[in-house]
Amino acid sequence: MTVSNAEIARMLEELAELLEISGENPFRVRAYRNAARTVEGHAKPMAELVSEGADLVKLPGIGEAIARKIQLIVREGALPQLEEARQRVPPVLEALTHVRGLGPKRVKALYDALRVESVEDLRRALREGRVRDLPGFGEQTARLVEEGIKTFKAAERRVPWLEAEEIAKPLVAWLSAVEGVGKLIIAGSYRRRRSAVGDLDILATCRKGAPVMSRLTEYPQVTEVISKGDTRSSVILRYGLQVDLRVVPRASYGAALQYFTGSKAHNIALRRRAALRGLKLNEYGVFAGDKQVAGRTEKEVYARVGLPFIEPELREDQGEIDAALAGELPRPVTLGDVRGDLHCLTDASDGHLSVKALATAASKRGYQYVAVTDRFRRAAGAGRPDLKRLRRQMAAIDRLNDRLEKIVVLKGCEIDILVDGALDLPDEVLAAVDLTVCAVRSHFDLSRARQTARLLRAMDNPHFNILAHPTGRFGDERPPMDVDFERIMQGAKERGCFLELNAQPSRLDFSDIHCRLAREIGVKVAVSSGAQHEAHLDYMRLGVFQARRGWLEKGDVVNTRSLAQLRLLLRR
Ligand code: DGT
Ligand code: CA
Ligand code: CA
Repeated sequence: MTVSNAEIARMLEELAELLEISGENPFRVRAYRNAARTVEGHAKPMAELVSEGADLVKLPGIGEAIARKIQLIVREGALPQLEEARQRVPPVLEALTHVRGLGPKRVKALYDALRVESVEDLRRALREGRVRDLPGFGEQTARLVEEGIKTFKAAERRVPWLEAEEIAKPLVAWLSAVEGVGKLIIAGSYRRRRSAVGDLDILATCRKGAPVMSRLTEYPQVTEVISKGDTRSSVILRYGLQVDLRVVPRASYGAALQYFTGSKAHNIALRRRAALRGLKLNEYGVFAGDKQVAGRTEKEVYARVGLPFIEPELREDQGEIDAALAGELPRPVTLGDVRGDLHCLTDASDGHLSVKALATAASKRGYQYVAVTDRFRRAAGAGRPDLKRLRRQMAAIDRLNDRLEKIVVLKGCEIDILVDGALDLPDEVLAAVDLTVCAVRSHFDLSRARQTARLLRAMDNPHFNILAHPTGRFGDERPPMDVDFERIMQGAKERGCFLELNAQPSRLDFSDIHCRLAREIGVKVAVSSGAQHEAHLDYMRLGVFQARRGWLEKGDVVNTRSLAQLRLLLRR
């Protein structure tokens, strides 16, 4: 996928902002801003200019240094200097520049003079009247900022699911200490297992709400109480994450859980279903006239509107209600179905585990097999990847397998797909391994047609097994490539190849939508952790969440197969 001018402009603008906050020379800051404006307003995509080898310096406001940066962004989709600046400047400062009345200059002044590093610091400084006395502020600006901060949303950023879990677990434990608390559960997008959540919606049952609410506002990590009542409260935690807590009566628990799990679109569709049957559905229950006819459990709520239970991950109004009516709901794959991990690195490359330690760790997770898929880099920039080390590793794995009882280590390797679609290892090596995990690692910016042809050609190699992180997206740093996934999936199916759902939080690039498409086309998916440490093996859970959101069943996921079946499939 090519980077648009708007994206390049945004990156340059952000860089200018961060440089300004960190006190960089104002002329340089202005230079980036001007360049951003030029890029944004230019009729022709920078990506095109760069690929034509045009001289960017001819554009107004663009000098040598910035021209090089634009080329870098176009080629790599990222700008190292921006990454660096992001690391250096506390994220909250960047966020504060968007508060009404503040800009980078004022945020810098607040930071330098008053050590303002958080929203709380700023509030305190405002309260104590220290802001208006700063040079360049004054009474009026201080008042503007005070207003601005009221509507400033701390949680603009969505929080990755795993981080949300780390934040939520101790909070749930804290709340559960209240006497009389029955059920306690996190609903919302967290329960639907979205890869990132906007806030946490916690639901509790308790005869009296007040003690639960007080317990919440007393939680040491709470930095702000937005609202507090007997049945509902909202707070903001230190990490900027908002928590909404509701206490509901036991008789409404199922209806409330259903309602607050959402999604909103699913709820609306469900309410329509209820209306068709002359019923009213809300967070208190299902009602026929004034009489509550269901609401204690979620299952009961669904049953009353004529539907089987729908797994939370499916509740996105993406056809699940029709599927439920037709008796065609998928039974989403579970973590327990997974029999092995097909993408793991050891200390022979970027990982930190020995092969043996990896085998032990995988065995502990109940797996029957685990694939070692190190990527052997080219020695000092020249020649083929280091084949000697790969061969040595293969021999070591053979010896280890002779001794292992509970688990089999599969001999694999990660291989670069070169720009012309060739695989970066000789065929006789590819033939010697149990499986190959092939990935694009350069030339992410080919046209859709060329990128698609490149991947199809790579899969033509009979030793090609798994297309790793197929979109190429990496966090916010690298956007997905422009590829015709329908053709890739069709091609993979015809050739007996698989697509990987890489479960690393910074990847998870193979989305629920990709999963749906894969299922429709009938190509199998490998859910893999890409583990480099033992703990990374547990990313498998995140991969399974995403697979479930994409309606994948056990049969759609290749690493739910027994070792014998897997071996057959890998032979294409
Ligand atoms: P998030 O927080 O942005 O990751 O996404 P959600 O889905 O957790 O959304 P949130 O926290 O705003 O609300 C939690 C649930 O409450 C949502 O999934 C469905 C329900 N809900 C919220 N507002 C409405 C509404 O206006 N109508 C209906 N039917 N349900 C709503
Ligand atoms: Ca939420
Ligand atoms: Ca919420």
